[in-house]
Amino acid sequence: MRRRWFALAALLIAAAPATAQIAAVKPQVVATYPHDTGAFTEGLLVDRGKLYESTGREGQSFIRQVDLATGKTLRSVALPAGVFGEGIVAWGDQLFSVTWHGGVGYRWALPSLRRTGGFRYAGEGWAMTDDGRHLILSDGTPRLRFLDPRTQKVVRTLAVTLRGRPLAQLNELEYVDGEILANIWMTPYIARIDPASGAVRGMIDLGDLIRRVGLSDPDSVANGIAYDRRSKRLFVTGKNWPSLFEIRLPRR
Ligand SMILES: [Ca+2]
Repeated sequence: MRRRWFALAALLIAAAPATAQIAAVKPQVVATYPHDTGAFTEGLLVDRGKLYESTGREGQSFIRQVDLATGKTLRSVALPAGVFGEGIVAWGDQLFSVTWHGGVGYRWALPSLRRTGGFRYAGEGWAMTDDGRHLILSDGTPRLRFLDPRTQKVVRTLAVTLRGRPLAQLNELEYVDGEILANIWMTPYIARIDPASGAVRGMIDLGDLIRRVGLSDPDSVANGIAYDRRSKRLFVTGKNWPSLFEIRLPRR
């Protein structure tokens, strides 16, 4: 894991023309909330003021509505036995979820979380978000898929690059004010991706939060980004983290 960090850090600071430099900014913590340390976080979002979280691992995969202030579960549904849950995205009165292997996604009613159906996709599913027109799906590769929300079919793909090189391990996603944010698995970084070109415009360095959380398990990575589009609040957490942070980014 550490080697991957170093490789990415080297890519960030490698000698290059000033215009090609990728800045890594550290967020300011606005507020700290409790987070369920039993939650192996794979998806996080805010829909109409409600916080939703999805979790992974077989037998521990849930989709939940969570009370932000207390971290308590308000509503919860378990994924079918043997399924490893991954990310979620809200679209209208539906929530879509994906799973790691097997190419099976599910549809759930909002806010009841009653299961209403499923859909299929090729390959792995890691995380989802939406840009107001399409659902966006990551799968650990440098490629993001854009799906038609009505049919869940792929309408285009986006090759994500960091200084011209493919950037893999794109994990949890959040569309924020014209950028796609993506946790880079096994690193402290969130990439800020241009949705048109796929180029990474900058990085958010969560290293200080990771040190604050202080977990030694290498699987307890930063994962989970949620943006409340109404109040413009940005939240991050990680797998089994005891805290969920509201953060603010430095002004650009
Ligand atoms: Ca998200």
